Amino acid sequence: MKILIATTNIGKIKEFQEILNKKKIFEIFTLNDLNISVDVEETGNTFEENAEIKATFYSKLSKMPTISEDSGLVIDSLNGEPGIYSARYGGENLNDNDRVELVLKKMTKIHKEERSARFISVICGVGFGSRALFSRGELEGFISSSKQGNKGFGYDPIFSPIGDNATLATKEIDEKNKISHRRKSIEIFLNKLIKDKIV
Ligand code: ITT
Repeated sequence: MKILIATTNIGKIKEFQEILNKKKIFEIFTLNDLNISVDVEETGNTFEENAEIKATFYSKLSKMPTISEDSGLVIDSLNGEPGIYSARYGGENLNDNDRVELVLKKMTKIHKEERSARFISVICGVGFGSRALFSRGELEGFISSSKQGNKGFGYDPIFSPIGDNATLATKEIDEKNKISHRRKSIEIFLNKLIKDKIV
């Protein structure tokens, strides 16, 4: 089955490909492969709403079964920030490293026991059946006191899974993909497709 993975985030694309290519279920197309460069505004108030906005928009453009993902980092001591605003936290002109520094700065006075956080991934698939399909995966962890590692993307240099003192940015992609929020939501999504006999 040919599908579109509709994300503009290169880190996400690599992780989706690493996980899905092993399954040999789909022939994966990216927005780049289809020469689609238009962006869609994420006007939703939840991960689910934003994932559906993206999947609906890009499935109309591509006329292909389309998977989108809305994800983010939820930090308890910052009242759930950056949450659905993870990609644009602190303003549109910041890069990944600036956002990491911003989080560390906001959390300088917060003790180890109060640095709990989780990554959330919500996938929406449009064009696989008559209705949109959703799945959600979460990874519990904590925010480290300083940056560590240079692999991965986004907030990986300051996020360590529970029981692990190393951040996600110290892990190879296949190690991260064994435990990540994205891996969990992909597995749940695939199980729904299998249960509904779509693949
Ligand atoms: P698309 O909407 O095109 O998919 P995006 O980067 O704008 O790309 P989101 O709106 O879903 O995607 O924002 C997700 C942000 O959450 C992402 O930019 C990172 O800052 C952060 N994030 C999500 N998953 C992450 C992960 O596995 N590691 C580190 N940061 C992550």
